[in-house]
Amino acid sequence: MNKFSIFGKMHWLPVVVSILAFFISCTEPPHTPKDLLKEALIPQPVFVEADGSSFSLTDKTAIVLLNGESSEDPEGAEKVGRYLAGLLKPATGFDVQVRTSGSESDDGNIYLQLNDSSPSGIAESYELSIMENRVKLTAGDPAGLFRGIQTLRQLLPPSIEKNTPQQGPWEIATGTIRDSPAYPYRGGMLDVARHFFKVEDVKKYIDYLAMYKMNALHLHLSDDQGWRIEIKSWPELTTRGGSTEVGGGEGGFYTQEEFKEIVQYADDRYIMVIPEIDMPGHTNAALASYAELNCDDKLRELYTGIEVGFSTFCTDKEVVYKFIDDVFGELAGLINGPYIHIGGDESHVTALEDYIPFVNRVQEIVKSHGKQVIGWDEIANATLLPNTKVQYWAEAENAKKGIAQGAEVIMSPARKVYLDMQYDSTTRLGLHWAAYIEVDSSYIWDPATLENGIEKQHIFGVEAPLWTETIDKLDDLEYMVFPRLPGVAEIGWTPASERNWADYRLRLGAQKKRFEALGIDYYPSAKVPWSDTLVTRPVQ
Ligand code: TNX
Repeated sequence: MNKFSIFGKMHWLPVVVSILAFFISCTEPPHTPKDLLKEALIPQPVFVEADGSSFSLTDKTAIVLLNGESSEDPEGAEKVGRYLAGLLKPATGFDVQVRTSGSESDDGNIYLQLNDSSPSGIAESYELSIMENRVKLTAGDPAGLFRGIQTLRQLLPPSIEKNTPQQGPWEIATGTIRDSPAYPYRGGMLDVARHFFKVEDVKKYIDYLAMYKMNALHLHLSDDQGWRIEIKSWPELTTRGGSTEVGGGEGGFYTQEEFKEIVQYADDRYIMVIPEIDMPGHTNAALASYAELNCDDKLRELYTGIEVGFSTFCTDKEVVYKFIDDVFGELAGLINGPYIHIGGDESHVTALEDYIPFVNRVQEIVKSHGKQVIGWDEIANATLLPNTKVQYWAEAENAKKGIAQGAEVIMSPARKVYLDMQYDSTTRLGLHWAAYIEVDSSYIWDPATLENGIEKQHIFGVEAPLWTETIDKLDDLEYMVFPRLPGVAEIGWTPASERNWADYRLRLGAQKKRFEALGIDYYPSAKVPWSDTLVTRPVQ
């Protein structure tokens, strides 16, 4: 017998293949979720009911828009459907069809339905029913459909986040989720003044906000170190004021076209952009661009350090108000949302008797352009217009002065949600003037009980600011934002009664694979049980 005949006939091949397959399947068991209650979602939905089976997304699955009862924004559902198809495409490789139909059936499709009223009556709420042979997502507004899609996304295996085709199966545990936000406003702030961030980076940030159901991007567009938005009537603001940044780098600015692109990208994700032009302090970049904004008519030097509180507009010069009117007039034309942020913080070299009439007059200017004012908590020392909102960051007493005037408060307590604060003394980035903020500390607080006298009914929502004195690239931004941002998003969305750190840390730990699939440079805090396998949480 030919001693090679056994190899020649290849009898061994199927055996080796099945042994290999066995080992591969042992190391990477397919994610076959059966219990919706054990899925690690962030923010935790308000209501979850499991029914013990699973739905499978396949190359046959279509996204079907049901003719709902919605009269307004009929294109909304289609836009969200296309977004979902786009989200699913890279990792599954499926060309998911988006089409319209009058009825639904058990055909393995995902149905989207927009009704005139949402199940809860609250904006952005949704109901997601996952059945063995179909998924149905219903909402009262397109934003609700969009938020529901983020839930669906998190129920799929983390590999759904990769941008190249991955191995399925794409299964989701069956059951029902009914969900709505605790607060109408949930935002992230990005300081593009201290260090400039390109349009592409801002879009990434918007995607991160969207993933956790946040609905506002506050852009800090001007400060001592830079002016970042083109104002056609005052061109030196960007040619000179935008030409540098902290540390002396080249800075940059958004043309109005680029800014509109950012606004549109955010709008497609049901996120409003709130532009901030900080004043009367934090204005050195403007004071270095136009001499007439200074009381002494002398142009200031560009500034690339990180001190605060040394600059001020000349509050009793008429040209200053003409300038502000021009700036806010142009800005108002670039945004879709109702708010313009006027800053107002740390005006240490503006006398209070100048500061108050200044803020009063600037509110009127914003109003004249059809927008409402948001300002840092110091503005509550002025007389607030009826719709003005106060952003609490440092002084609870200021926020309470705002509440006494009937203003709603945005909660951004520096010691809890300033994402530029170091996690601990060894963090290579960030500051620590407010606190070292570990992941547990940024999660364990409740906006409605943090300060006596600031209660749920006074609060518009929460916002996590990222100041960028020490942050100049996307990887570093991600390191400070992840994993604290998802926690702030949950504080804004999930009722306090449904939140606890013991459960949250498990759900956060289960995001590891998702962060990795997205290429996010997160801080691997020792407070969190990061888990490679999708360890699902114990259900209480
Ligand atoms: C305080 S928060 C500031 C910012 C700084 C930040 C650094 C606020 C309204 N003002 O100008 O960038 O601290 O953490």
